Amino acid sequence: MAAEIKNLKDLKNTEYTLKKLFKEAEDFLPLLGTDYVELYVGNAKQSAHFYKTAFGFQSEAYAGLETGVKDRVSYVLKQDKIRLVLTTPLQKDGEINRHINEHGDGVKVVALWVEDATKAFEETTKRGAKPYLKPTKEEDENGYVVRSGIYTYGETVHIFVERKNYNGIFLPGFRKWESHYNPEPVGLKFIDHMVGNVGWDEMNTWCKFYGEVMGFAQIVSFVDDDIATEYTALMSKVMSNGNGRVKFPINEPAKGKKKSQIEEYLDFYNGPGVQHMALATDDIVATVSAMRDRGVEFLYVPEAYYDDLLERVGDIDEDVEVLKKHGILIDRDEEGYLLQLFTKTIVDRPTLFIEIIQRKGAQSFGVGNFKALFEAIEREQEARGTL
Ligand code: TYF
Ligand code: FE
Repeated sequence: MAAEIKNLKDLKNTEYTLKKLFKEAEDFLPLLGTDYVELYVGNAKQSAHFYKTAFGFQSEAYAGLETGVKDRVSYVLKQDKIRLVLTTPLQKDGEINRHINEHGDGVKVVALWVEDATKAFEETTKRGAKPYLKPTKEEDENGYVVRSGIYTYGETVHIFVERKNYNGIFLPGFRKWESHYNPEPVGLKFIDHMVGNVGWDEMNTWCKFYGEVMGFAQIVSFVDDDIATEYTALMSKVMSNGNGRVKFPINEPAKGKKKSQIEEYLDFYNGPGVQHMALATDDIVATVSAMRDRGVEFLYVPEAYYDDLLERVGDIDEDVEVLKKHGILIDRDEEGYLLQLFTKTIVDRPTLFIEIIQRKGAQSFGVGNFKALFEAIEREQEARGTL
């Protein structure tokens, strides 16, 4: 396993390769990637409009009254490999209403694409996963899919999707969503990582869950006391599956000088849940400027951040003035560098936000930006009176 990391420098100097970590382990849960992310929301029709307009998602599929579904409506949106599902109940009461009442709009499902959803269910439940959905075959004229699911932190679930015998649109029960409103994509390509916030002292429990129940390995640890209390008041470890396509950082709150941003999340979400989705682009300047033009609000970084940038990260391909104009953050590790930027929270409660990331070699998570990033988040907390 990766060595425990005591400070920023260790973290930056830590070399890891997934191959090394997984060399001897048999992968009992091979994952092909993230299949979809489903959010339970108060008004899917309007949310879908927002994700199309602001984030450049395309209309993909639809299920609702018109397709014979009586109790809910779901809009499926796509941009390159990223698939979002937005679901709203059509009746009072029920699980989805309760979920929205409890958490506000938020991520319910992080679905993982597998070859064999029955085996995925068996392998994980026999290692202690709590079942959410027994392997279920869904069929239409385009073939069939098998889905199964398990619980993870809070009320969040992982659904395993086996679609090798299906060539229809999204899933059986959905039909193509034809829309005359098709804003251009903004260049988002795939989900780089999905971050979970868990409760006090629960980080290790959930890392152990991903390790033992799902066969993931820890690739990064961010548990340094000074850093945790000085300006972040959180601890974080990153778990990855064997081929590195699925990466889940897990955060827990820490006691610090100020109230932890993770604690604020837990207060408003009423428990653990997904904190951010990191979406990859191969042209962050173009992506971020398109998103800004379409009304997305990003965290603000003071210009001073750029004063010693080149000393910190060395030579980069981009023009610093352009990065500064967009507030894009840069960090380097021994494998290369990365560029990233965070939206403000995208729902009414201060819970879920989006990260835009472009990797140029670096496989880390931007630890060199933590100070600037957390100060920016604290300014938002300050304005909300929750610091
Ligand atoms: O996913 C990550 O680790 C980075 C940094 O509350 C980060 O995006 C970590 C914790 C947090 C916000 C961002
Ligand atoms: Fe992130």
